[in-house]
Amino acid sequence: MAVTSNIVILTGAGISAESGVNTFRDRNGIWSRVRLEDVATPEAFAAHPGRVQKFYNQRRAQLPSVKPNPAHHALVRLEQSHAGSVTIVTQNVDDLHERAGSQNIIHMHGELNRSLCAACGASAPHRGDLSIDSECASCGAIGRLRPDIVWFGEMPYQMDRIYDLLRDCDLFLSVGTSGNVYPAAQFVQEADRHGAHTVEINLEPSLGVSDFAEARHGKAGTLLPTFVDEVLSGQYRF
Ligand code: BV8
Repeated sequence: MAVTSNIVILTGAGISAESGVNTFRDRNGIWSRVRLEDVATPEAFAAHPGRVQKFYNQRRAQLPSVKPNPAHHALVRLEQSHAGSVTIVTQNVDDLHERAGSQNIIHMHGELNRSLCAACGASAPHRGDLSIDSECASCGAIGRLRPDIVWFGEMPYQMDRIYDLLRDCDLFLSVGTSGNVYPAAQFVQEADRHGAHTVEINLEPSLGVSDFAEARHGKAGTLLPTFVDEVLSGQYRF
């Protein structure tokens, strides 16, 4: 292991599952109840803004009632005690990493608690419901505020920074993601190509499991605290 090693952790919906947040592609996941084409594309928002706002209002309203679980807390311990850098790149739009206490987080698919103005591009913290009549505090436009979420067909956030981190990391850890959504599903290949050790922690093998050097299957709330203990004690070498 390098003396000060860099760690990148990609997280997905599975890390929040034990907190009570729905995943997307499991049997009872969000996409079993609603078609992503109807709520998570710019075209859906243009055609049915009220339906899309309602979908995200419901998910935003759930956030205060859920709490970070042992998997989120384990990543805080890792960030606080690891000698090198620890960066969480999350696909999740919830705020559980922040509420657990992690500091170094990239929300590549946006955040439920932020709004984005389609007129002026301002992104701002937002609590409570958004409606088709909401007013932008920056430019005053009415009816142009949307959730600050990266929809299918849109460019995820901070891609240049993420690829720099992947090229420089010594350990790439993927937690709770099925490997269905690009570009996140390709990060393991990028990290591997640049010499990182790669590990998957997921309830079941993801679509990309064969790309990882190592995989541990089971609940993140159980496996991740153990994995972090191994890394911090020096027992786990990469
Ligand atoms: C882009 C909105 C260009 C937010 C989300 C064909 C047509 C059109 C587009 C494409 C196409 N083919 C490919 C694309 C690109 C497209 C894409 O990937 N489509 C897929 C469907 C094929 N991607 C894009 O459009 C992206 N933009 O590509 O821009 C570009 C070009 C070059 C370089 C860069 C970019 C934009 C993607 C936007 C994604 N936005 N939704 C929202 O409403 O929340 S994606 C949605 O899926 C969620 O946001 C989530 O973040 C993401 C990933 O899902 P997962 O987190 O993996 O969740 P999932 O339910 O699938 O899996 C959960 C896993 O956890 C399971 O494996 C389960 O077993 C496990 N689990 C459960 N419980 C536990 C557990 N594990 C551990 N412990 C547990 N307790």
